[in-house]
Amino acid sequence: MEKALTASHWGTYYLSIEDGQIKSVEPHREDPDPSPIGQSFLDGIQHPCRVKKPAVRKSYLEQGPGVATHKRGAEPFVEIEWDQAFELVGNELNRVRQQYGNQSIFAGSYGWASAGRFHHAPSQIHRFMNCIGGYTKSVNTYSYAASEVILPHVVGSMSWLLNQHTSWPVLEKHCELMVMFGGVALKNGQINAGGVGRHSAKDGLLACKRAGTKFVNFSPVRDDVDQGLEAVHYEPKPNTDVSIMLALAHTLYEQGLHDKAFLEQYCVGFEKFEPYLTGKVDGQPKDAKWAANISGVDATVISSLAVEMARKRTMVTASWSLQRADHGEQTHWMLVVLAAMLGQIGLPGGGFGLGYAGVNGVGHQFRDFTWASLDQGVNKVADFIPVARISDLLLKPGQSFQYNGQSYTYPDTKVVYWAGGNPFHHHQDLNRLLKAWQQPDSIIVHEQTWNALSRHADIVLPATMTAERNDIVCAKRDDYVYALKQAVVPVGEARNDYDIFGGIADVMGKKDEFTEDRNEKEWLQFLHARNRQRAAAQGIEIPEFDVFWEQGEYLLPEGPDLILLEAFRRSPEASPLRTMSGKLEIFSERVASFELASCPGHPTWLEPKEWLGAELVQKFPLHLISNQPATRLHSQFDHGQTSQRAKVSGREALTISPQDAHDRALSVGDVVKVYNDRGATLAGLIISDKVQPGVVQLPTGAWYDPVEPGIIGSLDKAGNPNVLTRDVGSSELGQGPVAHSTLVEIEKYTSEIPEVTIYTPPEIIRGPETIKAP
Ligand SMILES: Nc1nc2c(c(=O)[nH]1)N[C@H]1C(S)=C(S)[C@@H](COP(=O)(O)OP(=O)(O)OC[C@H]3O[C@@H](n4cnc5c(=O)[nH]c(N)nc54)[C@H](O)[C@@H]3O)O[C@H]1N2
Ligand SMILES: Nc1nc2c(c(=O)[nH]1)N[C@H]1C(S)=C(S)[C@@H](COP(=O)(O)OP(=O)(O)OC[C@H]3O[C@@H](n4cnc5c(=O)[nH]c(N)nc54)[C@H](O)[C@@H]3O)O[C@H]1N2
Ligand SMILES: [Mo]
Repeated sequence: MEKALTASHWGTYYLSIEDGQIKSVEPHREDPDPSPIGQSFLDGIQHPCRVKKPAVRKSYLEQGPGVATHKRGAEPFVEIEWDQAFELVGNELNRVRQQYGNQSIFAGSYGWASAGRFHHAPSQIHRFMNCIGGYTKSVNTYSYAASEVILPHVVGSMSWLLNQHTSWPVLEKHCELMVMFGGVALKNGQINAGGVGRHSAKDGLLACKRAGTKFVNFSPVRDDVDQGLEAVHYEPKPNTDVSIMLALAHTLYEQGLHDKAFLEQYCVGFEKFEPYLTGKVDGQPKDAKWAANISGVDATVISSLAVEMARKRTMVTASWSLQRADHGEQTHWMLVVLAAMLGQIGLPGGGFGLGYAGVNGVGHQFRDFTWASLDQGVNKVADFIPVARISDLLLKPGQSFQYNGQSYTYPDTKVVYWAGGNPFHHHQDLNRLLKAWQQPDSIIVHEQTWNALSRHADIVLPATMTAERNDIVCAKRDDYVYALKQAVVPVGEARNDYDIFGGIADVMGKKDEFTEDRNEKEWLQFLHARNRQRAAAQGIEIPEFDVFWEQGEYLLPEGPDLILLEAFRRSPEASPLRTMSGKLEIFSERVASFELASCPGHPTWLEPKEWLGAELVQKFPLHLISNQPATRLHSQFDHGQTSQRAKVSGREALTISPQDAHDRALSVGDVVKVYNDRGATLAGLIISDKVQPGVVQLPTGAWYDPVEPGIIGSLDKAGNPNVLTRDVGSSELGQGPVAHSTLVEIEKYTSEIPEVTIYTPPEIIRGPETIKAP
């Protein structure tokens, strides 16, 4: 049997191949903690749900753009030939750019796509769009949009901070106490954007434990922390972390345990925050009793923890999920302020952490290196949206929106083009998205599978998977580089995104610009040569392309110990922060000058619209945590065996506390309806005390599978939580997604249980001769 290397955002594997079929999957020999998600390659690559041929929604093919857009998701598709597809897409892009201008093409195309530097779909689509005059883009990520916008005002950009996070070996040596908000979930550490050579999070954490680090966790879900860490666990109401952090800060202040010298030398604005903390401005001290009332965590727990934190070398860390919530900007800002008051920022083992093990790279000891990627060119269109404002873009053309202190306008969108992301996975309030989705004239996607995105498109162009192409896999915050050679032939007539865009560019007279006359292999050689140059500039020698391609991999020399903000601590004059003042901003004059009620000038407890303290609990008494799935990456490989085996009663599993199950007379394995005013979905029930009463957990990523496709508000059969989540910005500052601020109710589903049908293709009319294109 032949063996081939393949790599993904969740790790590197060898595929055994016999007669062109994948027979087994083995993790890479150097990976100490491989992810089981890789087993989904066994059935997920050569799966019946793959898109095999270009396909067009029937009435779109018959009558053209803008026709019967309310039938998106409900109509059969007609297969066409590639040449016909290139003409169709090229003509439509030409029509729209000539009649309306390039800003009418939305190609933000947010999404994780697949690992691989060259075949990275978002790079491909953006390069292509820039060759034809530009597109409306999106800014920031679903991962941490709120923090991406607030933290540059406070301490520095999210990527700059993540690239210097204090690494596991340093924590092992120096950290005495790790206080976690939202845990350090190893299920998330399986992933690293762009690839993972060695999964180090588990070993890193366990080494800290062996060295004597004590772990304290605040989280609504107990298995956010590995059992081996024996963490002391507290269960705050979701979205109340800011109140707890404020109360920790208050205790430090009242007891004189805050580091005055640090606040003086390295920070600005404590004097403006202090009257809020003590209650001088509003009559309410933000003390432990106050926080206990909000969060449900005992006041004495909070006040004694504050004292312990001041006495020990303490790392306080908060997962990214905390800021994927109403007023999400406040969480990481307050975390930084709390760490500033402790005065250990920049010291080994102390300070703050943003999402340890949220991906493997956070905590991993790596060498800072910027890998070569495909040039995207220059976008001539200035219009953009904050990434999670996609429904607003389509529903509110010409209307204005606020973002980071400025006002902008949504352009009028005629074409939506996606390659490498899945809005029917990632966006909130899918019923609202469905309405928005009816607005544009054309929706064009490159997809690998017949998931909810491709089913709701007009033109679907089948894209290859990683194992079906040649590529170089390497990632930021990782040390390994792999040469991936095509392992299997593409399913059906699937093509690489590069070849698809090349075909369309040809029709539009832009082929030379897009391809620069390089084929796949020549691009890999080109990118590798750049990497060699960059490495040489750092004194690192990496092999010539042919040697690399033959060897299959190389490793960067080990990176140095990392200590977050060490240079700033050593000398705030020589290494100032890139904030307005050059220091840590506890109060930001800039943010205050925006005069936003949803984001004042210092971190503030602002009540979310939906949480367990809201009036809405009368109607919807459960807080829904739709966190990242353990068994897949978002919606990717939901059809694969690792994900499918974890389903309960044929759909995504929802976890509820024994008490809430009892109150609703629910049993393990029941199919339950999860609902609120925005939508409803069916899930299979797990009962466990890992979630506290009042909280339910339904991970993201089950493919949206409505009972009546195309109908807004239709019951989803498969357990996609985004039919329930709310679609508003975290604040007028960041406009981030707020998935984690959602209330629901649950009941046993007593009607006839519908079969999940999303993992088999939709109705496809084969042969172009059945339908004549106009
Ligand atoms: N309720 C809720 N929703 C959430 C979150 C949450 O916590 N709760 N988390 C949010 C977060 S943090 C994120 S990052 C987003 C993730 O959202 P996405 O990144 O959009 O999710 P994926 O499922 O990874 O989507 C990738 C898509 O690209 C396709 N694809 C993969 N490789 C290729 C390729 O080479 N070419 C082409 N053409 N297509 C390819 C896959 O088939 C898949 O449909 O979800 C967000 N949504
Ligand atoms: N296996 C797997 N790993 C992944 C991903 C995946 O899809 N699959 N996605 C990757 C991506 S794109 C990202 S952005 C990172 C995301 O990293 P995160 O956003 O940190 O991940 P989540 O799993 O959504 O949330 C982590 C935990 O936070 C807790 N939590 C939620 N709300 C609150 C709250 O209000 N307060 C407190 N204290 N805790 C809360 C939940 O219990 C949850 O399990 O994960 C990455 N890792
Ligand atoms: Mo993310």
